[in-house]
Amino acid sequence: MARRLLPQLAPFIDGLPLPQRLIAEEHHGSLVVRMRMGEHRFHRDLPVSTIWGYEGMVPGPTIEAERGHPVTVEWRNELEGPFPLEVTTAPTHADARGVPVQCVPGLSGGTADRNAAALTGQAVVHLHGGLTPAVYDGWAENLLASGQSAVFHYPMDQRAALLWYHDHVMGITRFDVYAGLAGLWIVRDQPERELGLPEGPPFEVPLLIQDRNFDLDAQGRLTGVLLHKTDPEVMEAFAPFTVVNGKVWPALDVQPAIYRLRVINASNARTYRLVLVRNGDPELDRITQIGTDHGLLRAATRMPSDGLVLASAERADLLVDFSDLAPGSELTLFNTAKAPFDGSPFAAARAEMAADLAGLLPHPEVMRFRVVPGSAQRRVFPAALATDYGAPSPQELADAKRRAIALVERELEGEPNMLTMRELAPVEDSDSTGLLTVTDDGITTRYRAVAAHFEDVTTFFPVLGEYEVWQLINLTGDTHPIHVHLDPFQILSRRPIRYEIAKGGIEDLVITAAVTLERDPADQLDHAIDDNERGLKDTVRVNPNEVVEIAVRFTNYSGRYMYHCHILEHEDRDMMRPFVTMPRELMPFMA
Ligand SMILES: [Cu+2]
Repeated sequence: MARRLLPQLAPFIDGLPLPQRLIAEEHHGSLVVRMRMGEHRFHRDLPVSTIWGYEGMVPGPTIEAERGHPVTVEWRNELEGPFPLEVTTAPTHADARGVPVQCVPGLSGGTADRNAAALTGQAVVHLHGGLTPAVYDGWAENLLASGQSAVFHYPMDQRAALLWYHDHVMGITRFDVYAGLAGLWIVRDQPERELGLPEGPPFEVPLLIQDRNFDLDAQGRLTGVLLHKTDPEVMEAFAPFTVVNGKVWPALDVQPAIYRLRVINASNARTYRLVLVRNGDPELDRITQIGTDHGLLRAATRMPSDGLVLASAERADLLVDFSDLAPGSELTLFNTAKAPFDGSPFAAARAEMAADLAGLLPHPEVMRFRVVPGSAQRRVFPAALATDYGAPSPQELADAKRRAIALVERELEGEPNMLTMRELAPVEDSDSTGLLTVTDDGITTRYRAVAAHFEDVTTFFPVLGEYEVWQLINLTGDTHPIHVHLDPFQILSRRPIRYEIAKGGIEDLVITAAVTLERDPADQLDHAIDDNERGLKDTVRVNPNEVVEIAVRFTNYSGRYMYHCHILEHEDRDMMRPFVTMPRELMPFMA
């Protein structure tokens, strides 16, 4: 669809807000963070919105911690009703003009969900990327009601990285995060400091990117009321307005210098592919990526040629060089990823034309940088960055426990298809029905699904200190960002598959499908590991027609954790499973 919708808000009006910094050292490592209702203006021309946020703010304060210095947070749930979010499923996918309803504000004929309106502020905080003991990890069912609080201890025995904290309540994470419950958490350490990277304002700038929608009044004017809208064909909420640090399409004045942008996709479901454009041309060479989810890469990398892809919860640490630019220069960040994202390429040169209503991307603008006068500051940072980790050795991988997980789409009557997971266990050849087979280089492994729902029996018991290889097999048409709690992992491979699913082959615990590790002739994706993915990750994109293998080694903490798709609408509807990390000494005693 070539049509463009006129944005109902003017872009690049508001300055980019910088979240308040909460430096743990200044509070002797002991913090109190209250979850509160707040008032927030997402755009100059929008009425004030009611939000639920940490300290009543969107985003919450950026907590900054030092490696090796534990941080204690008393999380106080002081949320008050009514629930600040309208939730609706519109009756049709597109409106009378043929425009998909998710591209426009307003309820689009939907009615406000009464169950959502009745929510009273249950909350639980998860520090995403935290090497956190299980009791403080924010198990999705261990809720705090309004008026309750909990003290969580974060050892901070982990490398410098951009983490984030957000709500993780079973079944309603998508609503609590959308209402505003998210904030950044930066871990710093000495090895990173020795590189001389910008730290703090003005040259280190966090960018927390989300998409948001708002309701309309009877006259069709935006009310500022936050709106989570889905439709009968798309179960995820993709909203038309891109919000950075709480403002719709903001602008940042920059000096002619190198800036360090700490970017996170904190959207419920939308994947971004970011392209920096000046005078109509992409200028990706201005950007060097130095870090990913769990901190510094081993070597600085250039942007992928189509732009920087970040799915929900993925992070990027970027150096952007504005030092050669004259005052008055303007650079605009565009998003070229259609939704739901399936990995399809889009040329960076066409970024300004990326609007795509069918792709639920009505407004590709993200934010703008405006160069202001200043003395040019050019600096060279080392190309070699992290030296503290390597790839797992062949021996470690040969000894690794292997696990397989299928990502599947189950058809439901009268509801959108449900995207969920199946944990797989290898079976003997004699077991013949309802199996998933994986054929790799002529060798076929046969699997039976052993768990489908969050509440099904736990089947993953990783042993501390030992590498495991998890194989994620995507049998759906969407890219899923799979997040593993606790320790980071490394991506071992990303390979194309072709597969056949028997008619009605995705049932609860019966899955009948044949997967072959070879390219489907119709498949256009390159299934490569990008250079910027060759670091310590905690969230990995698994594209359609693809198997991704990750090597994960859990280190210090025993207990019950979760892994899940970080598309919050998927996670909330069962695309999440538990695992229990075990000390080796206990294994002989496990039945
Ligand atoms: Cu998913």
